[in-house]
Amino acid sequence: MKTRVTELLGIEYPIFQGGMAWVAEYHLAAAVSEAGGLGIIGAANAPAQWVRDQIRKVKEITDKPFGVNVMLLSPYAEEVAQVIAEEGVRVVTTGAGNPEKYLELWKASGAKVIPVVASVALAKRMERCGVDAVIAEGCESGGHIGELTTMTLVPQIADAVQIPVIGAGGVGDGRGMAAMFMLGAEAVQIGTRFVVAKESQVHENYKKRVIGAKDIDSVVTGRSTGHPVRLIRNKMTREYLKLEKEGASFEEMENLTIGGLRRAVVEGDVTEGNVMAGQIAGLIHKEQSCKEIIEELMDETAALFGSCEKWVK
Ligand code: TUI
Repeated sequence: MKTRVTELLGIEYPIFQGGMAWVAEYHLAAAVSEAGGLGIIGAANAPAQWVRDQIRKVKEITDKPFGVNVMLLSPYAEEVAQVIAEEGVRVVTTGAGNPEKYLELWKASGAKVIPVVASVALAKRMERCGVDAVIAEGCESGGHIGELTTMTLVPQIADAVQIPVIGAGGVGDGRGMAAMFMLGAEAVQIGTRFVVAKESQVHENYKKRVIGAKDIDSVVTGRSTGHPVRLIRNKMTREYLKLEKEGASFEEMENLTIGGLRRAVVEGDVTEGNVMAGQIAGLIHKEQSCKEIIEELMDETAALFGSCEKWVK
């Protein structure tokens, strides 16, 4: 399947693996890239040296293209941006902000730059700044989210910019992927389904919680603080939402979540930790290898495209 995105990046399939904090480390990224998608290391709040090690480990496993995601709220964003340029990373995605100040550095190093945007305004601004594509991520996603749904965001951004659009948020199978293409996307980014991939190093309890989740099992905390985050409902989210309703201080709420993602991903504490996952978790029923996931997505998508004519007969 050829699109402007597969051509731009030299990848076989138009599938990105989301740069998920604590989850998107080198085993997962290398497996996705080896399978023909775009594996992405999630720099999240990690120090630059960790990111450099991860980049080198991916390179030991695969010669195929991979990316690094920079979480712009990270205290280490500046140093991580430098490491990306120094290591010659070919694809950079960004999240949770406006990456303008790093564009010159990354373009000079030869990287393709693909920011996550949650609005038409930022998408247009990024295009003017010379980015290569944008990821339009709707609020079905896990983790830090914007306001609009994928269904409404993707076509509005596809109309507003000339550069390619990658659709993200709520994609879990070939139906979701085909739908993204219908909305104007030329690739998809998938997070939650890769959380439960065989190569994903997250704790067994986390995988079980995602696989066991129903459609309505995710909630959004932090709407009142301006940092909305989608997670699977548990003891922590119930306490957080109660505090939020009571108008508790930012510090009080923060204290509940500090280190919570690490506790869930690494230690398997899915009761009091942060179990970030998208709304599509209810559709995800089993652990598969990255290769199986990508092949299944492509087969399902191709079958749907092939059967399109049944609607116009
Ligand atoms: O970044 C994400 N998802 C994330 S980051 C993360 S780590 C974290 N944990 C707790 C609190 C905050 C972060 C977990 N999940 N997705 C990409 C994304 N970017 N979604 C929405 C946005 C976004 C929002 C506003 C991008 C740009 C933006 O623009 C702001 C501006 O400056 O115009």
